[in-house]
Amino acid sequence: MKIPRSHPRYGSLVTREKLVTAWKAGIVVPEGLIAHGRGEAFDYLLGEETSAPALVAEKTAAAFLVRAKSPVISVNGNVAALAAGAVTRLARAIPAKVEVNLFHRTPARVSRIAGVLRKAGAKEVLGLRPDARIPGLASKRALAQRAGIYGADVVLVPLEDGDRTEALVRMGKVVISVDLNPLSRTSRTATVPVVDELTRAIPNIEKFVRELEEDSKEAERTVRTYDRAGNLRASYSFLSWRLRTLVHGPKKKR
Ligand code: PTJ
Repeated sequence: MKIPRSHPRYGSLVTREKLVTAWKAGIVVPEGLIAHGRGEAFDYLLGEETSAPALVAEKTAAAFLVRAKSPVISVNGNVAALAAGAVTRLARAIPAKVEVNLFHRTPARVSRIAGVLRKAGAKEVLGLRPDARIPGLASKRALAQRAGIYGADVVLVPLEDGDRTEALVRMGKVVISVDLNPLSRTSRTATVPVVDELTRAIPNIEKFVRELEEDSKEAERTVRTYDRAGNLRASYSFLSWRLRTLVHGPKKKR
């Protein structure tokens, strides 16, 4: 479908169209379209821009990633459809491995998504030949590679379901989530929950990675002073402030 540039929701419609095209190509599952709708509803409430607490979480995510021994970025269908290029650039900047990990896993989908990542510039893509299982997970999301997610110390999991986040945290890993829903089990369980839209969050994290690579003291300070519970509370406060402003209008300056 050709979307007119003049449409007030042009960006949103283009994103939707990208997901539908990726669904037709067997990259995104129908459930991924539902997940996107849920994310977009939260983004409306959040004002469709990165909040101050999200920016703090993104800097913290970058600090954990640059200090990691074996960082891995997990990619699913929606992430491949919306942010393959951004994920590949982030992986190169850290540097981190990239692994395809799917909830609705079929070997054909894994290899199609790996193809999308390779086309976007990823040299090595893991996930095609899993050789380990994440303990305590019944779903196919448990299938992982020892050289990737299974053996990683820090894992970035954009658009996740809560089960695997919990299981990875139980394994002692630092889990960074990107999820617009601050109430989701993922956001409530991740070590660093980033409550922001994927295509804003990933480039922001990359920008901080580039800054913190040059400043190891600041990276160390960022990790040390991060207040996970306080940051999540700030996300809830931001949401509540947004709703109050929508009800009463912005406060007038005296
Ligand atoms: O490709 P697969 O087979 O691994 O399946 C992927 C989906 C997304 C279907 C699977 O991981 C899933 O079911 O996820 P959930 O449980 O629906 O959770 C997805 C979360 O991502 C929801 O909390 C949404 O609010 C959030 N979300 C959706 N789109 C975005 C988003 N968060 C950030 N940016 C988005 N663009």
